[in-house]
Amino acid sequence: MKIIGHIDLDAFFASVEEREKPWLKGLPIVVGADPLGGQGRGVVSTANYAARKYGIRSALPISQAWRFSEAARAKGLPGASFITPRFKKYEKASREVFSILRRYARKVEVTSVDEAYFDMSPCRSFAKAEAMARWIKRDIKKKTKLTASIGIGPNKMIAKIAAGIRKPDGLLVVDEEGVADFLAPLSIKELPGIGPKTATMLSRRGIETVKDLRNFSWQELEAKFGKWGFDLFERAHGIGSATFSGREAPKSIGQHETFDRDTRDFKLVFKTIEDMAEKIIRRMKRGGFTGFRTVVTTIRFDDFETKTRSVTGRAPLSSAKELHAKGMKLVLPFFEKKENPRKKAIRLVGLRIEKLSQGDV
Ligand code: TTP
Ligand code: MG
Repeated sequence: MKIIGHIDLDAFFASVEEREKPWLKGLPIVVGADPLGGQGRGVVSTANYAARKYGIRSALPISQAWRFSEAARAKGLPGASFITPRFKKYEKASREVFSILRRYARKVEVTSVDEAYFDMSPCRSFAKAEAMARWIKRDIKKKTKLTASIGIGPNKMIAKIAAGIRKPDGLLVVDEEGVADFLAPLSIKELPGIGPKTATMLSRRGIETVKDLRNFSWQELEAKFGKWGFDLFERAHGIGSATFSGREAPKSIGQHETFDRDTRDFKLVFKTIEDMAEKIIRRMKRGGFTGFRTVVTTIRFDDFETKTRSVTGRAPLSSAKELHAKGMKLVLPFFEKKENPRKKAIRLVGLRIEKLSQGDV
């Protein structure tokens, strides 16, 4: 069974500004072009929910946003604070959020600065997925002071639509049985790929809701709209993709080294693990990871008996020095009587890191 999550941060740019300027908390905030006292020519990037009450939203001309804010002020309401975007800050916040998400889900597909799909199938039930989503939201709020809305569904389309419905700070679960009822009353504009133009065209044919659209067979829709009609049919019936594209993040990074001659030389093993640690950390960084929590070592003796040992810390480590130290602590016992009573020589050593982390949280 597929269970897909979609996360979308609430009023993202504005929420980051609100977090960093506590005196603006709860007041209307507009992030976007300079309004220049109503003469500005750019647009609104986003507005927080207080400013949305004035009708201000993404892509609105900033001059219009200014007028809405002035109108509110005339009524004795607080005027909006206009803020120029600080993209670096938003990107950092975005990385923080997704690195938290990656602790819960191995398959994460980031689709924009504040949106991602993630695979919740390992939860194996929608109830468990819902519980996990609550933890994710809580964790994000605690660590980043941002709120997110999460939608859960049997595919990406349903998850994404569900995430948008209970905004802000929302959580909505739509399981397989719930899909038809969930979609039926929604405007066709909620379906992906249906923009204002298509919506108007469909509306002229009396199709306003998903339920209306479902009155047509796929053959009829194909006859009306060509190939695209079939996509439309699938969407109206809640059929969508639940796969994750692209390379998946590696679970571990490791190396091993077979010695030219079987050895009991502690110094040689020490040096070999030191070199491997440096290489592994370089690969970790190149892969976009910032740390690891688990260290695994392998020792293979001359008779091919192979032993692995691992240790997992609470906080992530990040340096080659730390990795070397942890690795040595794990292999040291194999130079002692208890773990190697017959003093066997070592043929191979391996070192590996797991529980990789991304981002700087
Ligand atoms: P959205 O997720 O569409 O919007 P949002 O996070 O501000 O609000 P919400 O999800 O609660 O409805 O976009 C994410 C960010 O992308 C948004 O904070 C600012 C930026 N953005 C623009 O710069 N211009 C735009 O037209 C849109 C839609 C978004
Ligand atoms: Mg958002």
